[in-house]
Amino acid sequence: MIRKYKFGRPFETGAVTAPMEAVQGKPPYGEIWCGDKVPACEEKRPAGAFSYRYVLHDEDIVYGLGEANRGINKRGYQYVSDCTDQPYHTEDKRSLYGAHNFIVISGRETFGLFFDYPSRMTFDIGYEQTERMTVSCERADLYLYVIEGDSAYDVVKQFRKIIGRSYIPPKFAFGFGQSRWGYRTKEDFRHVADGYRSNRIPLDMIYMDIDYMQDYKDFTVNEGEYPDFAAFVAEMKERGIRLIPIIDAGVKVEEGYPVYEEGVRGGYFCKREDGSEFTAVVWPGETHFPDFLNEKAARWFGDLYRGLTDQGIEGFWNDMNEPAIFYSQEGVRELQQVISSCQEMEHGMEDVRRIQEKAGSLANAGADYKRFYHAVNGQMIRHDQVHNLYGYHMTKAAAEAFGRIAPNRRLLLFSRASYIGMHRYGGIWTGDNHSWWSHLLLNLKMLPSLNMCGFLYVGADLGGFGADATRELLLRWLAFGVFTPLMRDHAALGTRDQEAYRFGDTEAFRGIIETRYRLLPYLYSEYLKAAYTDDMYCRPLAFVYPEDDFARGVEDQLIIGDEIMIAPVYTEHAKGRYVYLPEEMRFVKLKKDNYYIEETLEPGHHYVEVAVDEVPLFIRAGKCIPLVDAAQCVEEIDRQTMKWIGFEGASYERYDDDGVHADSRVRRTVDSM
Ligand code: MIG
Repeated sequence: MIRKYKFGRPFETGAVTAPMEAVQGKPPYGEIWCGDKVPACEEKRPAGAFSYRYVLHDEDIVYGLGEANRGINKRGYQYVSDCTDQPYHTEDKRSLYGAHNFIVISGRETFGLFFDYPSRMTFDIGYEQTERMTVSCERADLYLYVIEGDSAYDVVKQFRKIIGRSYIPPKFAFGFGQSRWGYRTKEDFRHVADGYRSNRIPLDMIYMDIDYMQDYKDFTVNEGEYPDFAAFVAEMKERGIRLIPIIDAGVKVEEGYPVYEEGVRGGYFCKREDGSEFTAVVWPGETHFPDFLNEKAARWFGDLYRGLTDQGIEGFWNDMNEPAIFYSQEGVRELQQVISSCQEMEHGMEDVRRIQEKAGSLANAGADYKRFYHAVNGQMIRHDQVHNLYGYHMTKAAAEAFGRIAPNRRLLLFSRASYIGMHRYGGIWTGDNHSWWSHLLLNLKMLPSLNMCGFLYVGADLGGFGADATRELLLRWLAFGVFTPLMRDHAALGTRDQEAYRFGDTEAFRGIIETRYRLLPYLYSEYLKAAYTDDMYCRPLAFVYPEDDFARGVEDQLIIGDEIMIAPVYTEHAKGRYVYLPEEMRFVKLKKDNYYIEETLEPGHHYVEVAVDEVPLFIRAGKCIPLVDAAQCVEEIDRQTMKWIGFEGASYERYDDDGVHADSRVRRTVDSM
């Protein structure tokens, strides 16, 4: 049962696709305060802020918030939905790149809340006061959806039904991909391809970061290096490897650059109040921001992807679309004013601090987001009021264009910034994490929350983006990454080389990445099921064993699909780990050369040993999964080699399709052990 409430004049975000009428009256749970503390003010337009309050009970767990920091249970902290280019995901951070305002309260009362509001919103979930949850924002212009259900899982499934089907990428995107900020030349890419192929480590994609472009100009390639880009794309494809270029949100200001000139001519860039194009500095230098919320501008920008698809490109990653801003001229001018007002240094350290503070807040400044506007249906809307929709609409623009450019073909597409609704158009990678053990665990905890909000094709930079990875960290992280739909190793400029063949003996890496391909028929099948039935691809244990009190608190194990549980090793030097089994399971360890060992374990707590070259998984009681022989890329997987592991007599319904066409019919086959 879902009810929709309307407050003030909400912006239509397109997050919810199901047609629904707003109802009158007060939501059944919690209390609402609008403006000058008048509860239940559905009808009149309130002057001020909005807040929703709910008293949490001891046993309540709060799920959701998608790409947010900290645990699967969001209780005990404060989170702010405000898409931010935040490259330090330390525990204290409240905002990351996504804004996913869906939560589920599960305990004495069980219900879900979706706050469809495109600007900054704060979720205090028992942080200021342990027993109080407050969701608040500056303007009382929003839709609130209240979802009642039998369980948290049931609430999630109902929510997923109203936000529309999740994006399904082409099948090759379930292979393994290598990325690094710094690959520039053809030789750089060939070297990576050689590194993988010569060590027989499977690989399907190499990602092109900003250095493939000419001066960081979108939809260009470095002309000196790639005189015949299409031929280079074809050369890689011959080897079973797709090149996946990055596209940044900002467009370089440069006379003679067609994208810039067309954009100005068409009026497609975001403007200041006085009608001039807003300029800020990002990678290309002075940059304009396409107005993705404007239909004509979105269509124009989306169609530009054709320049690359015409040369054989089949996938993209959209970056810097919060949008990230290094600084604006206005910001610099203000900094100069601060500096000159401190010229005499009358206040000593206080002046130094003022200068430091202003200089330190030049990037991604709230003030800059108030300096430009979107033209939506003839209305000028200040960016900060719809800030959280920018990356979503960039990705939507691309996906809709793909429908025109390559009708009925699935292209790979994922984004850094997002809002619920974007899950229909593309996936997400979770941005600039670090080569820290804690980020392996954070990666695991984010996944089910993202699934709750519709994002199924998701993954983190395996091995960590910032800082130097160690061999052991990368191996353990890859062993977990085997189960994430987007499986990509990516690293920042200036960090240690992090490709799987860079750490001496490559056999362990080969074994782990091979496992991804051996499990691919299962993982792909479970992904298709989740997408087509608006379900979760991976769930917290609490969703599968709601009656099991211990399982309700487990935050370092997940259920993948319906058949398996995973419990990755995420601590350094560990020989294995403790794991909780809510039921009898078959413990399986997969190793290189299509080898595996299995053992049945009773329900309860166990210590399991897992070597760094093994991928552990647990098959649930009475279930089985398909396993194929390893291959060098997805296209080479031989389904004739399929066998079954798990429990005697179990059967499995496998989904598959051609992996290429949008309207490809799903084939279902049932096999038993
Ligand atoms: O300011 O394109 O999150 O994956 O390698 C950094 C360079 C810009 C941020 C992305 C990261 C990418 C990097 N980008």
